[in-house]
Amino acid sequence: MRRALIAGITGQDGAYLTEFLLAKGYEVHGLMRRSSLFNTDRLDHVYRDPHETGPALTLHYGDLTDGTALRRTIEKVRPHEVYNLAAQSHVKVSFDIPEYTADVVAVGTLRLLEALRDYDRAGSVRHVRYYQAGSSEMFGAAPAPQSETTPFYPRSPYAVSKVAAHWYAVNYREAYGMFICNGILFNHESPRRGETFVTRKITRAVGRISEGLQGKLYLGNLDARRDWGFAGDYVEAMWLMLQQDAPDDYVVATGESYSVRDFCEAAFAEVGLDWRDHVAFDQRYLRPTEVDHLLGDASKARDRLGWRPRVGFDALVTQMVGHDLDLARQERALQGAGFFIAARGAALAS
Ligand code: NAP
Ligand code: G4F
Repeated sequence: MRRALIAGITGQDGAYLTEFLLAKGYEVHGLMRRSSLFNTDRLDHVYRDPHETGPALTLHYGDLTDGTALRRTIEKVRPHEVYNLAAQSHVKVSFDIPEYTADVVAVGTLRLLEALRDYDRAGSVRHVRYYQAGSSEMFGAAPAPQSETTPFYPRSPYAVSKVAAHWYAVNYREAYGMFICNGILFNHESPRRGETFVTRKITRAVGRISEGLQGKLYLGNLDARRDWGFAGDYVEAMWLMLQQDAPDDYVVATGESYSVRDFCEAAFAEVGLDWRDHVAFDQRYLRPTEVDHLLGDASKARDRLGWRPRVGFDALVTQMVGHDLDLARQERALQGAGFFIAARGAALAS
């Protein structure tokens, strides 16, 4: 049985990748941070109590800031594949906590690579395959469309840290012959997306506004354009990269871009509302340096991996709004039954 270790298993992509690998018969191990509240919401539907059934999914406490725990977990799990999805992944927040972001995203990647290098060297037949979660944010201000040959021009502490992680990964591949792939993934979304990323912030608001639970939706720059795909499609590309004969780097994208304004228009239209009546501007959502236009050229992934996105922009918006409308209806039913529901994270500027 193949064993995979996923760092960042509790995140959006971690949950989709876990489902994908379990369906392929993998034994999946995940690294998760200790939290004072449960943080496994996205995984609870696939987790089985090990006392009741054999564990196909096992969770281990760990953190990319703790190299010792990383080494220990790798020794214990003895993975065939490692997926590094762990990150402080919010671009705006990275301007507020740049040192922490660099410690997790850049140095954390280095810690994991170092742990793997020692593990790989220790045995003759180990050769673990490693996936590094790179980002289209690394292209930043580089003109669209962007491909594997586009020079990086990062525009945030997050993006600078991802560029460092990317080059650590390339260097370890070249220096030590390790099987390492960098996926350069453009934005990918889903009903499991964190609620402070713009698509989910919009679809949550659409549900709540249409159910009378929220007044306005406050946003920053509506002109930014992104190449938005579906997260469930993108985890397949990660896996495909690790199944090739040789390691390489790939852009993963849909090849279409839309503005934040376009997303608002489409999402509010799903419930028969005009976005202009409900969206207001708040400058605290602006970033000190913005990334204006990301549009990916994923020809290499298409030609070499046979990968193609299945879910397009309209279907993605429909899926996310449908999910968040259901959530808002549940919220309203609870309110009707006398429960108080607080707006979450309302004070946070992200
Ligand atoms: P996400 O939902 O924010 O998940 C990030 C994961 O990393 C969570 O499991 C989080 O744990 C974990 N994490 C954060 N800090 C950590 C630390 N110090 N040690 C260990 N784990 C830590 O992100 P995502 O959307 O799934 O993205 C997955 C990866 O792809 C990230 O590296 C992201 O930067 C990158 N990426 C994402 C996109 C996108 O559009 N989604 C595009 C390109 C690249 P908690 O649950 O405890 O917070
Ligand atoms: O949804 P966002 O926060 O995503 P962003 O910055 O593109 O980053 C995401 O995608 C990257 C891949 O390109 C990942 F690497 C990264 O981890 C993350 O998953 O913002 C998208 C756009 C930005 O231009 C932002 O300025 O939406 C604009 N925006 C406008 N109003 C807003 C808001 N973004 C957020 N989060 N909140 C707003 O109120």
